[in-house]
Amino acid sequence: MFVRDKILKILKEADGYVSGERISGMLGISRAAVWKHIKALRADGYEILSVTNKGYRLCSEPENILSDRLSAALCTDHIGRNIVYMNKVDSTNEEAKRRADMPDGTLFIAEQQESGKGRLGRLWESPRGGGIWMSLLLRPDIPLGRVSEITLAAGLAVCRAVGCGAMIKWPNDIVIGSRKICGILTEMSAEPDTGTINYVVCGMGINVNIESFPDDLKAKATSLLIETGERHSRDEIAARVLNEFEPVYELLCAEGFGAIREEYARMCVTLGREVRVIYRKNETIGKAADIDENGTLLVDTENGRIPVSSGEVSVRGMYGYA
Ligand code: BT5
Repeated sequence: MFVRDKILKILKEADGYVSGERISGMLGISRAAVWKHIKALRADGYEILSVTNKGYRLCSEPENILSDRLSAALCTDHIGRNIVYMNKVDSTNEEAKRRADMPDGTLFIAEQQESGKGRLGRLWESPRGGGIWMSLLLRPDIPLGRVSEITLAAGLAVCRAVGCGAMIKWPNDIVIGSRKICGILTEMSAEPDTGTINYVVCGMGINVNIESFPDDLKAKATSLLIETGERHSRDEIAARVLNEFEPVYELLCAEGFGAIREEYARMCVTLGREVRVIYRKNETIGKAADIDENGTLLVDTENGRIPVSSGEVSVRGMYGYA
C-alpha cells in the first residue's frame, strides 16, 4: 500500500481528528512527509481539515473527479462517448468484461483498482488518484489474428497524448527514459468455432500523479509527476489519449497495422537495440531490426532473422537488463 493510501485509511478509520505526530509514528515517516501527503490529497479533491493541537480530519472525498471534465474534453465520435465511472473496482478490464453488453466504445474508468492486472497474472499498481486506470470495450470488425494490433494502436495514442519524450517499448509499454509510465493489456472474447470476435477490452494504465513507487518498482516505473515535477490533470490526459486513439484505431481496423507502422516505428524505443527474447521456448539474444506490416517484431540473431509476435522481450539498458 502507498503511504498516501495508508494516511487516507487512518483518517477514514479515525473517530474525529488524528494528530500529525500520531500518523508519523504509525507510519514511521516525518511529520513534514505527512503534511506533504495531506497537501497532495487535498490537491486531488479530498477535503481535510487541520486544526492546531488537534490534527487532521477527513471531511469529504472527491466524487467523479474525472468523468465530467473528461467528457467535456472529448472530440471523438464513439470512443468514450459512454462512460462508466467507478470510485473503486477490482480491475477496469474485469468490469468491462462483466458488462460487455454495453455499447461499442464504452469507457470504464476508475479512481483506484484493487487488483489491477498486468499480463500473465502480474499485478498493476493502481493507487487512488495516482493515474488513469481505464479500459475500452470495443467490437472491431477485423479478423481474430489482428486483435493484438489494437495494443499497438493504443500505445501510439498514449505516446502522442503523453508527450514528454515518451516512447513505445514493443509491444505494450510506454516508457520515458528507461522507466515505464504506461502498460496496456488487451483481452478478448471470441467464438471458438467461427473465430468471430464478441468483444475486445483494451486496458491502459497511465501513471500520472504518483509521487513515488514501492521499492520493487522504483527502478522500472515512473510517472508524469516524477518526470516533470508537476501534477497533471488526469481527465485532460485521458481525453487526449481517447482523442488520439479513435482515428488511429479506425485507420488500423480499415487498413491494417501497415497504415500506422511508420509512425509506430519512429516512436519505438526497441528498434535498433539489443534484446533478449524467448523464441521457441529458448532464450535468444539479438538486435531488434524492424517491425513488419502485421506489427511483428523482427529480431536479427546469429541464426538469422526471427519473427517475434508476442511474449517477453527485454531491452538491454531498460528495467534492469544490463
Ligand atoms: C502491463 O502488464 O504492462 C499491462 C498493464 C495494464 C494495466 C491496465 S490499468 C487499466 C486496465 N485494468 C487492468 O486491470 N489492467 C489494465 P505487464 O507488461 O505484465 O507489466 C506488469 C509489470 O509492470 C508488473 O509485474 C510490475 O513489474 C510492473 N508494474 C506494476 N505496476 C506498475 C505501474 N503502476 N507502473 C509501472 N510498472 C508497473
